[in-house]
Amino acid sequence: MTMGIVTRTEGASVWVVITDGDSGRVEVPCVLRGRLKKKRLRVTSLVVAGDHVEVERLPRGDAVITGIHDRRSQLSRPGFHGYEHVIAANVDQLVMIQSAAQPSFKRRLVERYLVIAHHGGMSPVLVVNKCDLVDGHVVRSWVEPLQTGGMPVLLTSAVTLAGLDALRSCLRARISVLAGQSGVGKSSLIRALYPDTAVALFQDDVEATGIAFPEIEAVAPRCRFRDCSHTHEPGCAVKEAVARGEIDSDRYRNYVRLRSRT
Ligand SMILES: Nc1nc2c(ncn2[C@@H]2O[C@H](COP(=O)(O)OP(=O)(O)OP(=O)(O)O)[C@@H](O)[C@H]2O)c(=O)[nH]1
Ligand SMILES: [Mg+2]
Ligand SMILES: [Zn+2]
Repeated sequence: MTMGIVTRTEGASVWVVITDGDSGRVEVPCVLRGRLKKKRLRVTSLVVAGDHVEVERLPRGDAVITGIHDRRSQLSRPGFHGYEHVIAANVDQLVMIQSAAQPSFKRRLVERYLVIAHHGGMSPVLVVNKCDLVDGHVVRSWVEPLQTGGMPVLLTSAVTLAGLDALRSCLRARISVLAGQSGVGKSSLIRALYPDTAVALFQDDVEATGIAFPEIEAVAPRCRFRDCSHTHEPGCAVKEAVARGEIDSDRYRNYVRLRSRT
């Protein structure tokens, strides 16, 4: 039996990094042992990136997951029928990335992230990127009320590289999930921080609107068009759910407004 950490899942395969006596760290494809499938009933994703698992290696190179350890924290959002959709496990900190402009800073999104971090047992960190675009006094006036709870706030620019040393030390030796709306500069920050490293990015799954509006994201896959904006397209499952009163119309309006600003 070997201990490993799940790095990603692809359909029925689960990729696990294990430390192999001869070859150091290797990533092996695994399948779940059948009886484990009954263990976590109210989740849609039994194992996710970050899970600590026990594996038995098979002679042909792949492996079977024989045990899943309890999680010390998890990033999740509610899914269908009371199920919890888990995105990542054993995360130390949820690093919420916003930008000072383009897209504009949204305090209400920070508040939603705080709820998610608290719910999942993660420490919140706020990064305000693109600080080269807005006067420092202005940015500080936005974030000061948020710092009273003790949340670390870092002001950065992937263009001038301001604040990147502080961000690098905040990320060092901790498992972090970077979350933020499209265009705030997540990829640019990662490239500026770790220019020599190929970083596996799964943070785009954690779109801010998806976390903040789980009931809307849960319905969106049923829209006729994959890139549906939920405003004017035919066959839009979101608009139908709003019309039936299943999605609150104020929440729907906020959702559309937030998405249109990005
Ligand atoms: N002025 C300025 N522009 C930036 C900064 N960081 C990123 N940008 C620009 O903002 C745009 C979006 O940056 P990305 O890094 O692609 O944003 P992202 O968060 O990865 O976006 P998605 O991949 O769509 O989720 C790009 O044109 C970047 O060049 C910054 O600190 N200052
Ligand atoms: Mg990106
Ligand atoms: Zn739609």
